[in-house]
Amino acid sequence: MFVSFEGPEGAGKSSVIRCLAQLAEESSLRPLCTREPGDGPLGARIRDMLLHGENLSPKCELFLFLADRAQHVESIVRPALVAKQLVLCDRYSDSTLVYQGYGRGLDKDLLREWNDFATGGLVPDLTLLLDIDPELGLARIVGKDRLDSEPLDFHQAVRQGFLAEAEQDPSRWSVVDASRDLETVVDDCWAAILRSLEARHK
Ligand code: Z5A
Repeated sequence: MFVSFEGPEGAGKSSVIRCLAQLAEESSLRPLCTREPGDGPLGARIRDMLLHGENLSPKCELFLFLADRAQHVESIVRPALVAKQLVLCDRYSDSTLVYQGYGRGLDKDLLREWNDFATGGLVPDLTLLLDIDPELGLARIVGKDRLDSEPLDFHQAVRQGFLAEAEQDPSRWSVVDASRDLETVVDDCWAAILRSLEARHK
């Protein structure tokens, strides 16, 4: 099963994924934790350009995210799914739709098409939106990168974009209040994963 994690900055995705991986190991679900941008050797180079490059235009930024995704799906995500692993992916296509679409103002229909092209149509079975007020999320982050340093308005637009996307497709998305303590957030995410696994095996 393919689970993606989305949300504004500092929502706690990486922390939650680490805890879920442990729970999944204990349940013999063979988790694979991965992330965008930046898994794999090529991804690491793209990530460096994205987070620390200077004067990237919105279009250049977009194509770097898509290039990373195309390679990531082909070399990491699909092989793990074929091997029946539980893939826990920190950000995926919805981040492009929301950051580059709702945040940067690029055409959302085009972004959907290009995401589809980059992934060969691979859509997560479950997307967990760790929702948090960006002011609270940003306060959790130490050492801000190029995207973290965008103005608060940008991060508010991103949050609203995620909520709007989640509302449009409740069969794939599950929204979790990430402002609570880590243990509670992990419990909710784990329950959503188990529900989704159960539904798939019915
Ligand atoms: N981006 C894009 O624009 N388009 C795309 O297509 C894609 C991405 C794929 C990637 O940055 C940036 O690229 C990101 C979106 C954009 N931009 N921004 N801005 P990244 O990979 O470096 O970072 P991130 O994905 O944004 O993650 P993050 O916000 O840095 O963190 P997180 O994974 O959500 O949270 P964390 O590292 O687990 O926790 C952050 C801190 O909070 C840490 O000290 C934790 O101990 C603490 N924490 C975690 N949970 C809690 C709770 N529940 N309570 C209190 N404290 C907590």
